[in-house]
Amino acid sequence: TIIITAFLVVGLVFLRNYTPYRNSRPDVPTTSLWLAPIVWDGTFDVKMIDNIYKPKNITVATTVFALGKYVRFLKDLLESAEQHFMVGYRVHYYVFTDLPDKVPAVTMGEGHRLTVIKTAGSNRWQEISLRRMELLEKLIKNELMNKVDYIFSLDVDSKFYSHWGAESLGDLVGVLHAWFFGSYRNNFPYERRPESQAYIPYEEGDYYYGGAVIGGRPENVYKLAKTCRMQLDVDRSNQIEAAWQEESHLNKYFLYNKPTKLLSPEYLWDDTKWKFNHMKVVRFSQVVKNYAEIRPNP
Ligand code: UD2
Repeated sequence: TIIITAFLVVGLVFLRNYTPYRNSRPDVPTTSLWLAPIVWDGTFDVKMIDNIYKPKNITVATTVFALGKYVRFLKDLLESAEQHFMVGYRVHYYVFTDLPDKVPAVTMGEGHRLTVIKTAGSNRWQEISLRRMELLEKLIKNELMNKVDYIFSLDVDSKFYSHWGAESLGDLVGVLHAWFFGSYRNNFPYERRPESQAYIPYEEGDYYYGGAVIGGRPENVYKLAKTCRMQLDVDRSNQIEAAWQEESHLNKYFLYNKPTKLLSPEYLWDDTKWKFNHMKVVRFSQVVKNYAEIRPNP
């Protein structure tokens, strides 16, 4: 009996460790209820992914908004991106700013380049955050459609800490907000006032998505940005501003237009947050900032 048990144990350990089809992350959900993958460390093989995407010769446009004092975050964001973000792929950064002279000179890797787009500033941070949808919509329509393969829109007050590659690409990509991952949906900070276009009733909703990362194919990100911009316009004419500005509208959009790929909180962490065991790696994270000092208004 002892010998048979020993054989069984060794066999099970072997199967668990060596079959390529084992579930490598039983500690976290790796698909959504509509079968979109949720990307966690251990669920993909970088080499295999690169073998698929590298021959496609793709270009990834990446938009960053840095208005007012937020220009100070550009250096760390861009320098860390050059170390970790889509290395080996063509990347075209588009930096929207009211202070083009303050955009730092960062050495770009092969196939990476940066375009600065002069943008009007604002004395309300909410306005800046909200206007991103409109500017993204225009940029895609006027420049990116049919020219680039994928788009990411990223918050500037952030930094890359580890590999972020082609495993993140998809038709429509959202990121699970670090602070609300695993929470019951009635605790999500969705907009709860029916008067707003971003309204999501209690007992509805799948996840709470962070507004700091939006991704996908140009036509899909265009549709998202346009829809959110139109709903923001309606809210504005009704003199209502959603609880978390464009993030609330994004959450409404994703409820009815499900993302085809979800990035785990590895792709949008928060430097101030204590790490759970399931967080094997932090790839991209919000840096600590003093809101009172950095924002143009309270
Ligand atoms: C959350 C979201 C953010 C956005 C915001 C809306 C996450 C992690 N963050 O962040 O994406 O949805 O809520 O309320 O999901 N900006 C400037 N200059 C300014 C103010 C803002 O350039 O003076 C830009 C900048 O790109 C910044 C972004 O707007 O990263 C969002 O502003 P925030 O970082 O102050 O918003 P926050 O931290 O509340």
